Amino acid sequence: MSNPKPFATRIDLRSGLMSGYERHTLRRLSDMPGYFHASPADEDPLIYEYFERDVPPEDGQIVQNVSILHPGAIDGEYHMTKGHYHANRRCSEVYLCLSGRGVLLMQTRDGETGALELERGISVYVPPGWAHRSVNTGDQPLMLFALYPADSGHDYAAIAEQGFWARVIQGAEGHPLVVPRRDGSG
Ligand code: S6P
Ligand code: ZN
Repeated sequence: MSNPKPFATRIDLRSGLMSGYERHTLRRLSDMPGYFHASPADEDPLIYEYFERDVPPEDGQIVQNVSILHPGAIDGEYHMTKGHYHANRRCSEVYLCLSGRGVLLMQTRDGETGALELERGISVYVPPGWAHRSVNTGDQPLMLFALYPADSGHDYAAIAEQGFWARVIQGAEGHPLVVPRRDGSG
């Protein structure tokens, strides 16, 4: 794929719909075995989806992504993305929350941890080396715009095996709780 000419993209700030996307990825509960602490066998909700503009996967190119996390919870655990490290450890990412409410969970391989709240207008810088998972803690879709280097790559295996340092669950009166894991379970 050659260097593209400059191009514009329209993003509907209410629906999250991105014009001209080349990739649309859907993640249902059945696509995420072992990620939630429970997986009811009788339902398979759409947890999240994301749209991307395609550029060459090369140093210097940037991917534009819109992720939509649908509201809901699996046995009290809010809908969330799989989460990943960037395979290229030099690659960072910027998230901008377009609408909804949520939390961005982060961690490093050295055991540093972070959790930052997401709401309309908040941007989060994810430095190189930090895994990231977004969680929808609201009752509306959580819409996120993200920019990341096209040569980032995605390392899902480490998270699939080890999980994140915390789970985000529905607390009393519907308030989200970020609960650190102590039992070593994913
Ligand atoms: C890509 C960026 C996001 C996620 C998307 C889905 O580096 O962090 O666009 O791909 O939010 O999450 P995941 O963990 O399934 O890739
Ligand atoms: Zn990423």
